[in-house]
Amino acid sequence: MRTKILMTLILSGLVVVLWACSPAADSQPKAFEPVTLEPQAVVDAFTKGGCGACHAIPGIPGAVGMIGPDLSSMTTLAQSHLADSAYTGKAGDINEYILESILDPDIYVTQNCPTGVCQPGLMPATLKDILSKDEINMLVGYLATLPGGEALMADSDIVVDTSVADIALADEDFAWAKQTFFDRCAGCHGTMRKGATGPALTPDLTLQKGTVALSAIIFNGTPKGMPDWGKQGFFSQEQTDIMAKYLQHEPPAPPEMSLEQMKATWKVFVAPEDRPTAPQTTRNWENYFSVTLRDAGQVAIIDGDTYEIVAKVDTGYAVHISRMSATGRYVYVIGRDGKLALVDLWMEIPEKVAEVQTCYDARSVEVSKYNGELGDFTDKYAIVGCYWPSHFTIMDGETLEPFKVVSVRGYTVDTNTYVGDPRVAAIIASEYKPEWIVNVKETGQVWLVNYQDPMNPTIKMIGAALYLHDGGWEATKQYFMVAANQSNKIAVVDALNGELTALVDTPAIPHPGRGANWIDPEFGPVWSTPHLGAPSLIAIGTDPEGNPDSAWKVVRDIELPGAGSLFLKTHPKSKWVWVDFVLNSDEVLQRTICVVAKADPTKVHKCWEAADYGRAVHFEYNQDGTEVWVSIWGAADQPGKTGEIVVYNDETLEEITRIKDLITPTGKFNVYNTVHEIY
Ligand code: DHE
Repeated sequence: MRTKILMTLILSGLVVVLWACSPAADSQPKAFEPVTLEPQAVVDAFTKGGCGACHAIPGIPGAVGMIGPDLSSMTTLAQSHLADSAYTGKAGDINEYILESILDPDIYVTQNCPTGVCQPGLMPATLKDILSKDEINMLVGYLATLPGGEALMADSDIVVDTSVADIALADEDFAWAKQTFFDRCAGCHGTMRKGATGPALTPDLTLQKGTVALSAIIFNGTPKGMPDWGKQGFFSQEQTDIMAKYLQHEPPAPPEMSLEQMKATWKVFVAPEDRPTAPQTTRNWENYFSVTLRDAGQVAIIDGDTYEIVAKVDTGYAVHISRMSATGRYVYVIGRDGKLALVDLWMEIPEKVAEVQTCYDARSVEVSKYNGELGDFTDKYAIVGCYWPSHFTIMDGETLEPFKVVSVRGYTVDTNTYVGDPRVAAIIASEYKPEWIVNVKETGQVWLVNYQDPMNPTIKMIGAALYLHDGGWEATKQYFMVAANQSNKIAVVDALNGELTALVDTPAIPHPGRGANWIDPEFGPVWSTPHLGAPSLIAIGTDPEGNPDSAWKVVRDIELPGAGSLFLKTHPKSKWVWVDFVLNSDEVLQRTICVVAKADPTKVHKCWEAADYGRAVHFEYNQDGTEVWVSIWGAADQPGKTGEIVVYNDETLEEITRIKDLITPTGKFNVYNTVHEIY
């Protein structure tokens, strides 16, 4: 039985102003009116407004949001804002201030968001369109009792009623949202929305947040890396609302893909026997860069000696990464649509020589690299890891003919719970054994897949931690360092002995790309990662023989100017570690890059804006380690600002040149450095 606790507000200095007479304005409060705070009605109003998705509000179930300011001490907060000389609103007291911040949130933008200064536009100004006058007064009245007022809720039997949500969608809107979610959102939140790099978005969670709060987050992004889809112009406000409603429905399951279906997509444009037997070009092809032109669905092959674009090759939708064959002559390019393209760099003008689609959603590709007493597997096989369907496919390395599909569905490493839609994240080829290290994200398992007999591969499953994502070798290439990103851990996998060596705790959401290997003046060899969720660049000791006290421990935690970092890079010859802030919500930081000096790894040495638009993303060195290339990820539909690559002198940090007018360049993969895993 619900205990009803009634509390009438008696607030000193309260001015009750008459509501405006026009019917349209009738429903909108012009001033605060005291209401009886009945716990269920308070919770209903907050639930309908979706306030708890962004704010921590004591007493309101599920209100633990970390996007907007913590409202636990609302009255103190309001008093300090009213006293701030930067405050330009009209409120005269706490109630008026709270009401004003709901009706017109951008009048005063507080400094106090959990991850720094709050961004203008983050708090939607639409609550007044969704909530009734009484409901808004309920919000104001309750917030004006904090801290302390949460006692009102203590003994109440409150029911969170999400059935009030109006989430009905027309068929075409549902279809649009379904496809758009798959294309743009599933990568972070999971095909079945169970979360990974981004949080879970299943209806039990999203219905509590509500359409308004979800829309605000989708439109404005978050400081922890959620892109600002509305602000970037990808979604209109209407589309944002459709997506917010879609997220409150059960996720529909996408189709499977058989080997037969894969074979139907397989094309060989130039047969292996018709390809060159030696490089046809006089260029230094080992210093080529394969550059992802994300929204063009292409890679640009750029000559690292001359900065000329040698070829642009059509690959797949939203191209993701390139990996090189063990000899370096072939580039394997994977698109998010699961299309794999094979480009031959020995041709005078590099061309696509084969393609195949092995999934609807993919992120990783790798090749066989082992050459030793068990055989020479260089350039023999390739493997594509899929986000959906949950499998990987092994294919011929020279023709891409797929021949073996292996499901990765299975049980989680922690509770042995079945996962029907786990995704294959990073894959890396061992040089010690004919093995691929395949990381299964949602089960937290690292699979050592032996490809000696690829039709009947033996697989060793190593339990690591949930949400395995990206990673790379430490300097000796014995240990694979992989981020279990939402578990805030780096798993260290010993590829030689086939075991998990360590799980290292890190700050929030490590995102190494492949990481960076360098020698710390105090702790010896280390491997580094930055983080999406914390302004931190850490170094983990990687030398159990020479520096056992530091091995597999975080020996440095270097403060960065912000979170939202995706990549870092260094080179054995370099004195710097370079780091980006691609997914920070601050527009200036998004295009800022920093360097940390290896000689003084206690702080950032220098930061600067790499461009006056777009986002600075991903670094790559040229073959001899003297230059660093940084992508400026612009907008495909903004001529002059579609994107470019900035080339820096690594010694002096001075700019050498800009390779202009590229369509949304992101990852860059130098042939020599990718083959030799130099990072
Ligand atoms: Fe990536 C690597 C997944 C978004 C650029 N990205 C990887 C890897 C995975 C992954 C699993 C490791 C592959 C490997 O080593 O085998 N990426 C994902 C996502 O799930 C995510 C978060 C969301 C999505 O929808 O795809 C995502 N990635 C991005 C981007 O938005 C980036 C910046 C630009 C883009 O392409 O859209 C991007 N990811 C990259 C790059 C690498 C990468 C450049 C390779 C880094 C390297 O140096 O090896």
